[in-house]
Amino acid sequence: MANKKYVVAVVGATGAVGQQMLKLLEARQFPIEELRPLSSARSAGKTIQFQGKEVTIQEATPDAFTGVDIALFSAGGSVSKRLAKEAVERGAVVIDNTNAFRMSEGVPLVVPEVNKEAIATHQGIISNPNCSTIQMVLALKPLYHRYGIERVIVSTYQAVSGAGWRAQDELKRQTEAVLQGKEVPKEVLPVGSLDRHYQMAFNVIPQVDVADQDGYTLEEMKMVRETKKIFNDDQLGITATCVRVPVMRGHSESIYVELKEEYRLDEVKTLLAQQEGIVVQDAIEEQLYPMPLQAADHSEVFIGRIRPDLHHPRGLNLWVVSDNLLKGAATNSIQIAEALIESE
Ligand code: NAP
Ligand code: 3JN
Repeated sequence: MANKKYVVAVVGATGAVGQQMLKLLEARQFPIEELRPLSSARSAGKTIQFQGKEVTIQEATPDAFTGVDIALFSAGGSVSKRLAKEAVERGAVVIDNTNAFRMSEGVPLVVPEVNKEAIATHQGIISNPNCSTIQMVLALKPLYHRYGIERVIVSTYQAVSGAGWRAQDELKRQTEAVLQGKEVPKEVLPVGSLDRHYQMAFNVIPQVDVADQDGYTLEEMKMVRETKKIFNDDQLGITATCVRVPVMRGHSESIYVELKEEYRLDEVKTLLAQQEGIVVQDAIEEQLYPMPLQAADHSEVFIGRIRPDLHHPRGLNLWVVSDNLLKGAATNSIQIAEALIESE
């Protein structure tokens, strides 16, 4: 609606993702009448700067959603399960960045460049996919629509910021401790809620999130289930290996795609380059390819190392990098909110 302004709550405003949401709401000039930053009782009462003013963080309780139009949730699945419906009952549309409702019927799972039309089907809650899913489905979208996709084999190289600000802090402290020959603190990674923790600095850990079915982790199964839901295609074959690497920000993915039809490589590159939200950086002779350090702080998905499978005429390899806190989380949520208000 033209000129309308909105009361926007950010649940998890002090977190790694919530902080990016606040920055983006400001930078993208989201039409805000009132910003309501919410957190647990731990941070309630602290202040943040927003649009040049000091705003006090409130505790996220059911009544904190009174009068809220749009609630951006990013404080973990249990908080969303406890409070999202309370927010909806008080008239808000919830855009949820957690796993709580992603696979629920009646909850659209949206990457705006891929399936914006799903937003219109919402019944109060719209889910933001997992970060590893978002950058992959955006890379697959033009290929899926032009050739069809038989199957996908993906391996991820995930930054520690995906596991929250404590994991980022831990990587810094571990790196310093190793370099200074001190005892290495191990409290957060690979999974904060589990008892066993490993050193992340100077290491690679083949576990993101808890164990799930058939020897896969939950992160791997999120990629499988969410991709099928976003493309509305249960037949899409996909297998994932998710790995944590000592990178602060930016997830990388090596994606092998087997298309349903044979393709021309130049056409694939053109399709990817024309896709909104994608930047192609692909010239191995010039050492041009995406890397997380360069992708950090940008909202696009960067694609390079585009090359054929030399033994399969429908096989294709891609290297896909994006800032997990931006397109993987905050940017995608705010794009959903923008699409939502555009459609009013
Ligand atoms: P984080 O840095 O650890 O921050 C957690 C945030 O949640 C803080 O603001 C914290 O507030 C708040 N919080 C914790 N318990 C709460 C409670 N009981 N009530 C209200 N607020 C509470 O974590 P993060 O990296 O920002 O991630 C937060 C969540 O976002 C994750 O758990 C996940 O569900 C989701 N996420 C999604 C993606 C994605 O793939 N799309 C990526 C990363 C994260 P205090 O300051 O009060 O502790
Ligand atoms: O580890 C990553 O790189 C992404 C993490 C996402 C995440 C972390 C904690 C809880 C999620 C998520 O968005 O799937 C959740 C969750 O909501 O279950």
